[in-house]
Amino acid sequence: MPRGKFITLEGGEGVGKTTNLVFIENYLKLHCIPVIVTREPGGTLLAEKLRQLLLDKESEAISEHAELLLIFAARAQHIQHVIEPALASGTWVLCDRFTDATFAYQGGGRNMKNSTIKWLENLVQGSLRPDLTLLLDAPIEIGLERAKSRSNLDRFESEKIQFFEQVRRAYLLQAELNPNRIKVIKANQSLIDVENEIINVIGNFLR
Ligand code: Z5A
Repeated sequence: MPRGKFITLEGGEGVGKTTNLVFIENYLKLHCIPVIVTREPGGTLLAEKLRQLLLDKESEAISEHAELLLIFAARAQHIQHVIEPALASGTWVLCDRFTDATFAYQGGGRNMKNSTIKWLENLVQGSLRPDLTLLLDAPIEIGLERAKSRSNLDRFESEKIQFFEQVRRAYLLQAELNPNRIKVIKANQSLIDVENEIINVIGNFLR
């Protein structure tokens, strides 16, 4: 049984990750590829509890190091209990955010050192890296407007505009540094145009 592929979806708030995850899942299933869909932070019982703590706007101020370590603690659980077993059994894993989000939010948004994040990445993930990452990119006003219209803002969504600008820049830098793995999709188009771009990228990947 060949190992499954690990595909991640990234981007700022409200750019359409969750919406397009369902689209990609259906597209892969149409091609008879066994796939599970999961998310970060989250994906296991404990990791989902950590997610709640991370997103809770009412909690005490969370220190930057505590935030970073909680994210990697959730990731360690997720990898051990969900991602690795699936990939090893030949199932593809489609994940809503992964470590590129840490470089974007904690690195770009919170100005934490990339070397610290890389150290934790190596510790927690070993050699595990996504095979393909789709970065949905849109001007931040568009994503925030979409996110706002959908639900109450969480702890991250309540940050200032500058934070989101830094997150977007860090994501685009990650894409520049990893052009073979990270494909940028213009998310400020109609959903059908976004889906067509995604089909192009996934189609190339399948070939
Ligand atoms: N975080 C972190 O800091 N560090 C890390 O390492 C990780 C995460 C892994 C939770 O993530 C938070 O965790 C996140 C960063 C932090 N910050 N926040 N907030 P999340 O993935 O749950 O949060 P999110 O980015 O806010 O996800 P979201 O709100 O679910 O947005 P989305 O999935 O990108 O968008 P959507 O729900 O698919 O779409 C939003 C709305 O827009 C919806 O009504 C759609 O119907 C609509 N939509 C989507 N596409 C279109 C197009 N093309 N046109 C028009 N309307 C559209």
